[in-house]
Amino acid sequence: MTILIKNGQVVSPQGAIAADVLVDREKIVAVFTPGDTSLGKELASSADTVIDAARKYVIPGGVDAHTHMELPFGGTYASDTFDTGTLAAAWGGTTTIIDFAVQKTGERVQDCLAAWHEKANGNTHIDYAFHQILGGVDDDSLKAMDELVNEGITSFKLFMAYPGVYYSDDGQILRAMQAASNNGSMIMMHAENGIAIDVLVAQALAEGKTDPKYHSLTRPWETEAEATNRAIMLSRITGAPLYIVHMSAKQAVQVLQSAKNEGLNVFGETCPQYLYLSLEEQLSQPGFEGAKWVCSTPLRSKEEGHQEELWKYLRTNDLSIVSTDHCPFCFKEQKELGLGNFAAIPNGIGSVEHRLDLLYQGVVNGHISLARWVEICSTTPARMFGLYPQKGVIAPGSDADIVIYDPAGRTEIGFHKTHHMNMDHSAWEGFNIDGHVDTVISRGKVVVDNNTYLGHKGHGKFLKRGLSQYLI
Ligand code: DUC
Ligand code: ZN
Ligand code: ZN
Repeated sequence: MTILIKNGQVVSPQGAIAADVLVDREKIVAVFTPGDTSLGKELASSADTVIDAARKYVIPGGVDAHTHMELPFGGTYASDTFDTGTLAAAWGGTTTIIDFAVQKTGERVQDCLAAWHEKANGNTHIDYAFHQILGGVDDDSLKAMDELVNEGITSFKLFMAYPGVYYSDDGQILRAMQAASNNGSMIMMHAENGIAIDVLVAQALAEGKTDPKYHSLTRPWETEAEATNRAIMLSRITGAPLYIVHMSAKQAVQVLQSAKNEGLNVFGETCPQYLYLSLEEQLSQPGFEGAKWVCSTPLRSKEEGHQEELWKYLRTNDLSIVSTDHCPFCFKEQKELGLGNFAAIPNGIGSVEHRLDLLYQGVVNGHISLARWVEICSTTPARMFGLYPQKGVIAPGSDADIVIYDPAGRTEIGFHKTHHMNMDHSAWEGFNIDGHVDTVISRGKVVVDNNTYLGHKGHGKFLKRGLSQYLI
């Protein structure tokens, strides 16, 4: 099976060039300029399928480095399975996810990873890899880290929040970082001061402040900036590379920026919700409506200007990646667990389907360039987590994960519109994008074309990752 994609603009972090792309079975085999007519004509006449991408962008499939399919949280589970979540991802032009296998205190890391393989194996529509959450750092889990690195799990997430559930104290973090420093893996950090937050939450509830907006008001930016600083200091002591997930407070990114400027191996990620949604406009909606937007780190105040600063930090590469932290919960029966108590609302927003579109709107609005869009949505996540050049680039030898994106198209996001995630609402209802995912190819198979789904469950394969390609 060969596919020739003709007449498009192939986009990479270096910019856009007019080029044709030839796919043979699962791989890209040639990228050539249209001026190369003899080769082009010969290939066009022999290709099984020819796709005309005139006036469209041809980009590497999206790599979402932060998803939580079926995450156990707050007495329930994230509502997308590997089947429904990866189907939605494919619709939106994401062809690789990196999900988080979960270990809780007292559980054996290897058993937890095996359980995650069991959930995903044979059930995904696109390729997938895993990070490992360590919810209990002890001698056994530290040893397991070395074992997992050899199995292609080369990054470990720790939590400075959620005491009693996922939380690690500073001593545990230090020990895990020492192990990472020795085996070359990456520490990913949920940087919020959970001990302080829990006091603020208890005080708010005691004062009768139970609405969803108090989720953000009890997690002030200082709790994120302080934890970010502490994580960086621990990484400095140990020499472990550090990747801070879901950054939302501009002050926290400022702390990260200083550390980067000193040459430390520290990186930051933000998510679409922090670029577009806010405490005032979403989380403070009347009644219990704001529960739809309860996630951690929380949505921040628009008035404080976090959104503009995050876009700026994306341009300057102080923030390297936009992932979704896709963690969907239905409103009925799941978000509703927190009726009358914001602290019991399961934390998370579903966005895996919309990341490419939402970030493309950033190109249209002048926040980022076309090249940067591809870099933060695909190329950098692939390099950061040891998947490059198999993923994240359109080049001979790479997997044929390709999206044909129409800048003249239009995408209306909403529960009854482009939504395929397993949720009973959309956190993005009414967002309209000046662009459209026309065609999605996953390892040489056309899975989405012209608003029709052509993929199937079981097509996706597990990706054994190498070490981060950003480390020196
Ligand atoms: N944040 C969320 O919003 N959901 C799951 C876990 C997390 O850290
Ligand atoms: Zn987190
Ligand atoms: Zn997360």
